[in-house]
Amino acid sequence: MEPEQREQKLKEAIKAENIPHHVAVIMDGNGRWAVERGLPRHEGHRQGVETVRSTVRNCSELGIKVLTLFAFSTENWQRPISEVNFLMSLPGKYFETELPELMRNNVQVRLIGDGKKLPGRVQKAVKDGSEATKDNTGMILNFALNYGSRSEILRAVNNLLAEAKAGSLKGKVDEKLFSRYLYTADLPDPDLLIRTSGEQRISNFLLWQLAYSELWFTDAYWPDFSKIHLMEAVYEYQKRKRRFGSV
Ligand code: V0D
Repeated sequence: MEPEQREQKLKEAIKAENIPHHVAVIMDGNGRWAVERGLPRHEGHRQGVETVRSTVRNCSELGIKVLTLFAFSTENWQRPISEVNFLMSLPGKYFETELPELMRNNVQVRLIGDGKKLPGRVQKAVKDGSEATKDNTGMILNFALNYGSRSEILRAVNNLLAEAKAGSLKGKVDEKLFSRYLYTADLPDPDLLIRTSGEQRISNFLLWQLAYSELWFTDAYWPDFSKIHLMEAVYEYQKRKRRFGSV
């Protein structure tokens, strides 16, 4: 089937009433995409930013309210210095070119992760970008940057311990209270996790928050992830929800 026809069919099949509220994405396969084309790995990352642009637009158009993208994990520091340096140039470049469209589309940018460990200029780019978009009321675009889920959970535990010691925490910790100590405090849990590039693992991403999420995997590398892939994921999500609801 032609891509245009496939897109049209999916558009007709997707129900507007049951769009996932929060979609999280592990954007994997940029390096492999480049190497398979005989290109340096950073070309894959550059192309990956293009896919971020189109995916933000497509998610916003579909009516998704929160999009969380795993951009850089706490483990990614172990990559070659030259690659880490290139990756660290991307947030600044992203806002340079995307801020006007983010404003037009009413998108609010936020960060989750340990921002303090990022280079100063990256912290500034991200802070300026979040501040510029903070009053936007459309989709929340959440970038996970220097993020690791186990350390997020331990940070929550240690903050709770500190409050207990100080005497401001009374009684037992339940799920609702614990959630408020995570980076995602005021966001609902993801309804759908997408991972590209054929790997079927969670890789220390949102371990607590993904407890009840639908998981969808595709062999497509992130630079090749298209509107059709996104719609296939949403369509599959709706099919699973219908099955679940009918028993
Ligand atoms: C490379 C594929 C956007 C994954 C997407 C620093 C690897 C492109 C951002 C970005 C990356 C992050 C924060 C922000 C605005 C934009 C980004 C990194 C990598 C790691 F506030 N794309 N992108 N950040 N890639």
